[in-house]
Formats: sequence, C-alpha cells, structure tokens
Amino acid sequence: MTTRRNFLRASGGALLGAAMVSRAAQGAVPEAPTQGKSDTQPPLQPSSGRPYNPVVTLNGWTLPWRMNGGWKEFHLVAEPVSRQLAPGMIANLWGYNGQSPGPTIECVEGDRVRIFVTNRLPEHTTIHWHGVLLPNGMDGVGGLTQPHIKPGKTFVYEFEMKHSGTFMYHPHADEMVQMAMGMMGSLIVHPRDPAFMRVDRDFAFVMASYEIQPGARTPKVAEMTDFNLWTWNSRVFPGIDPLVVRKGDRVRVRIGNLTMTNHPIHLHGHNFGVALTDGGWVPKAARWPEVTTDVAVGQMRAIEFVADQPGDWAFHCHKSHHTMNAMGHGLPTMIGVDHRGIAQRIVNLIPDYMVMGERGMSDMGEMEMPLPDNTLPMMTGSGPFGPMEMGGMFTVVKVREGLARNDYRDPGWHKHPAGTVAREWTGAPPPASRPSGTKPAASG
Ligand SMILES: [Cu+2]
Repeated sequence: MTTRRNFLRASGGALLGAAMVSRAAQGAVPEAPTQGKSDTQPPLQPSSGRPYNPVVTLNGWTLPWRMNGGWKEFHLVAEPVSRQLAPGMIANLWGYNGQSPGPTIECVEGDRVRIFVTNRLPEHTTIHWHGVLLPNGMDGVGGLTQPHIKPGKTFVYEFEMKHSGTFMYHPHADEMVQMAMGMMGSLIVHPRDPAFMRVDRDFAFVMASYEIQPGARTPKVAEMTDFNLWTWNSRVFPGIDPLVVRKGDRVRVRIGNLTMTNHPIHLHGHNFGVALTDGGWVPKAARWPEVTTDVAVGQMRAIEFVADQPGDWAFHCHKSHHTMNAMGHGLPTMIGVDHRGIAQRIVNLIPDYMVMGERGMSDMGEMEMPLPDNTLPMMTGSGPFGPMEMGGMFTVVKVREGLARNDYRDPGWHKHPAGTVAREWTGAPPPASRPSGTKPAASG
C-alpha cells in the first residue's frame, strides 16, 4: 500500500526526474516535455513529418515529437502528478508528463512511431495502445505481450500507424489502480490525405471517474461503482473549458471512455452524426442523425456537426448524476420533510448547519455553504441568468459569428437578440383548471 509519505516522496522524485530526462542522461532518448497548466492549449501545428490538421485537446495539450531517420519519436513519462479538477480542488493523480490525462499523441496514417516510456511511478506499468492495429509484442499487456516496465526503467514501443482514427492509451498493468488514478490519454491518427474527412475544428477528450472524499486528494482506487467526480480530461464543470467554434464550422468532437460506466453524450441545438467508432470511419451515407450518443466503457466515438446555430449550447453527459460534483452524493431525500424545528436545535450545536432539500435541491446551486477544504459544491457555475446548477461532465459549445480560424478564446456569454429569450408571462393569469370530468380531491 502507498502511504502518504511514500506517495509524496515518489511525487517529488518524479518532478525532478521528468525535468532531468535529457539526451545527456539517457543517451538517444528524446526530451520529455512536461505541462504544468490544466487549461486548453492551442493546437500544435506540425513542424515536421506529414502535414495534418491538428486536434484541440480539451483542457490538455499535444506531445511534441522529433523526427529521427524516418521515425516519429515521442517520450512519455509515467509519474505522479497534481491536477486541478476545477478551481478549489486539487487531486493527487498518476499521469504522464506532468498531467492527467497524459498529452495527446498525434500522428499520421503511415507514420512509423517510436514511443519511449519512462516509468517514474512507485510500481511497474506498461502502455496499451487501445484500438491501434499493431504487432502483438507492441500491444502493451504486461505479462502477456511484454515484461512490465519496472520503476526507473525506460521501454521503447515501435510500430507503424496503419489506419487513421481516434484511439487511446492507458496502462495494462495493475489497471484497476492505475486507471483509477488517472493514467490515460488520447491517441489521434490523422488521415494520410489532409482533405479526407476534413473538419474546421477538431476536439478530443477522454472521460475518467474518480472517488475522492471531500477534503482528501487521492482517489479511492478500490471503488467500483460509486464515484463522486465525473471528468472530461480530468476536469469537472465549471473547470471544463468551453468548445469555442465559428458559426458555419464543421466540428468534430472525439470522445473516449475509460470510466466504469457508459455515458450518453448529449448536444443541444444541433443534430450530429457519429463519424468515427473504435473500428474506423463511418461513411457519410451511413451516419444517422442523433442528439445523444452513448459511449460505452472502452469505446471511442467521434461526433460531427455543422455549427449553424449561434448561441451557448449545453454539451453534457445525460446521466444527471454525472453532471454533479462531489458534495452531491449520499444525501437523504428531504422533499416534503418539515425539519425547521429540529434545525434550530442542531444549529445550537453546529453553527454552520444548513437545512436543505425540503423543496428540492436547487438552493444548493446558489448558496454559499462552507465546504471542507479541497472539494467542490454539488452543483455550481453561474451563467448570464443565474446559477447553472451543474458540475461533472458538462460544458458549453459556444457558436459565434466571424471568429478567426484559430481563435479558441472564450468569447463570453451569448448575446441573445431581443425577444428571443423565454420570459415570464405578465398578462392575465391562466384560469385554475382541472381535467374535465374530475372532481377536486378531498382535502385533509
Ligand atoms: Cu455519464
């Protein structure tokens, strides 16, 4: 078992180790860049190798590479990291190159890739290239296709990217622990022809779930079903950046699921088609229109739509518990319970005690309840009209006119044209009515 002291020692060593990985220290191994920020980094335009249209990793980044004699070389460092899940909450996770998830790896169909993997964890690991068709010995299943990568060791994976698509990478060693700790990343293989299935904006993220008790920082790795943090790229709303798109853009969002349950992903205001599954591209004529698509465990789905409706469009998992944060779990239902009498007596003992829930829980979206350190309110975030009462797997697709091609900056809230917002009816009140043929229920 990892004690807190061991964990901190491993964490400190990892930060030092990542910074020291250099050609001098490791011979021909390429540099392993690290990332300290948890906000969305601009797409990494390819400076060498085959041309492609890069993806935007939501609250993440793409791993730089070097070309070396016809090989595209990357260097991943598996290590303990500190990740801000949203302002107000930091998690001690395991990841790659300074963050969880690890950096997105982008390459092109036909590329020969050489991926160095250095292990700075306190236990062994491997990396499985989920969905990639490759030689068996490169598949990364510890014990089955390769020896485990022991702490301090560096392994090399070499294979050709034979088909384009949306893939993931994650350990195939002590998986329950290592994935519960956040070890995963997106792996994008672009088509050899940049015009094939071209879109204007191309986003990517992986979904992970964590069970972190309020006030704690390290996930409960043995949890199987009752997670309290549902993340996109190890972020929860309001920590997930908006997807900023220009009106008229053809938009792709690539989604991988490494949680323990399925997520029906729902977009407001637009119809989309599933353009890519785990197995490859869906021909355009075979895509049926949807507004929600289920992404099962271990699956990748890429959705595509034309952003033709200006506005701020909710984009979220449709399991309502998955758009809540940590404090929303394990609460009793209080609807209809009058607990005003007992509340005053409790306040005498616990000054911060608050009575809530007898009219529903929406009060929680706006109140300023004292929280334990390092956790997040159940529902939070403010929009232009008030509290949004969201958390977890929720963000906003912001469709705006006339953005520059590479402008992903948050444009603020949508300005609705006059007369286009739902409003209170201020005319004559509706008559009290009941279905014809019924009698009022007996009161009492
Ligand atoms: Cu979900």
